[in-house]
Amino acid sequence: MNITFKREVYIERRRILKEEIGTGRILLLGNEEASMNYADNHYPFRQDSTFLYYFGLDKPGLIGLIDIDRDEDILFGEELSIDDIIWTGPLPKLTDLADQIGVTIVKSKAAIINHINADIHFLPPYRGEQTITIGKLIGKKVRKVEKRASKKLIKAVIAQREIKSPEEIREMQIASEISHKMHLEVMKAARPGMKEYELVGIASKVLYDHNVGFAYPPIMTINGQTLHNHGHENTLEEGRVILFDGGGESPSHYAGDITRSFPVGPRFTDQQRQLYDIVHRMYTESVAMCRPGVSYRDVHARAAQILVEGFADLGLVKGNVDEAFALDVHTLFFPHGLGHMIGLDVHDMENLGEEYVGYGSGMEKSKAFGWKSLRLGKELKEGFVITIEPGIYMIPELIDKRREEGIYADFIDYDALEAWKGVGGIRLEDDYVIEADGASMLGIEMPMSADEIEGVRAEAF
Ligand SMILES: [Mn+2]
Repeated sequence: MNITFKREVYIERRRILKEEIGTGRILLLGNEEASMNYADNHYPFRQDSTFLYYFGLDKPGLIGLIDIDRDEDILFGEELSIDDIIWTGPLPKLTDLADQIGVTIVKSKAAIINHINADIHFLPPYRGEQTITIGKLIGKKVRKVEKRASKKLIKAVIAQREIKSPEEIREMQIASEISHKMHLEVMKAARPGMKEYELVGIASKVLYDHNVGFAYPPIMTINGQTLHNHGHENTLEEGRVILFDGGGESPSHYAGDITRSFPVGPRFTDQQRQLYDIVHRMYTESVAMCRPGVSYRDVHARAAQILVEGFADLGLVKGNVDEAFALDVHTLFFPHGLGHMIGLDVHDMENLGEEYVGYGSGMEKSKAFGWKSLRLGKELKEGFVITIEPGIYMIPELIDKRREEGIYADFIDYDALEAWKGVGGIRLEDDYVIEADGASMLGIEMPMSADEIEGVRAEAF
């Protein structure tokens, strides 16, 4: 197990958290192994990201406790017995690992109960085992646990984790680089007649070659109009667009989240290319707008406006484009949000609550269709890392439903739209760090415009 950063980094992170919370104790649970189909057959282990941030140790069975009043950081866990070592081989001692993250007190987990009092702060758990563990420790029924989670701790953790330090951005650059390489390999390899899962195989090989895994289950589909399409059984047919939304982790578990859309054949159809060009414009103008002080909701709105303008040029939106946008006509083709925070989690800190991670300080998330799927609305700050991921989707069921309901009848030419219903879905996505004077892309130079994409595809044939 590698510890990503120097001891001082973890000490300083915990010091800042202590200062922010002021008094009491902070309980940070590491994750346990999770069983797949019987107790000893586990999913790949993934550490809790907040535990990883403050305690840096990427192994199961650990709990961190920060006692602010005594100024003590304690690690709870068990040293390996000879019974364990038969299976695991010799591993570093827990006390040595603790030393590498600047923690000098290591105790058995049984001792933790002596450190729990009424003044304990913990985060809302997202795994059943964590909920049970916390319930037992604080003497509450499991259904009461979540309500007792500390809002003060949630807000303090978000304030710290949302600003990525230079050493974190270096790790995120690695995640995006690996992810971009994976996308290039897939884009070069696709041929008509292959199966979607063969492309997943090619993508996986790139990740395995870097000794990392996917940061989230990949979307690899010729039906990009289905937003979370996790089946990979279709045959690649000429005339379709492949939408690949996939990202690898860095070895340190920072996430990449990248999407490209490219034709199965060497070229886009005319309709695909027209939609692609609009998505590309949404993307480039969004990037240009991002800087500290700009609210991401405004960036999303601008991208949506570009869609409406583009659709007016295609004759699919009629009437006044500003009125059409004000009525949310774009949500018929772009029902998701423009992006989200990314970091140790692909949707960074989503377990702490989108209302705090993506909104807050007076800004509330809209409940309206389309807007409710915008995970990030708040003002951008220097050090944020976000995704920018506009898309256009021809979802026949949604178009038919809106037409039937008579919604947007004055602004959508539904007859003209009939010819577009089978075009599918197109999305473009990269990860950007917000700097003092704008947004800067993580990863490597990548084909992006329709011409560049077709250039790569032409070489493949
Ligand atoms: Mn994303």
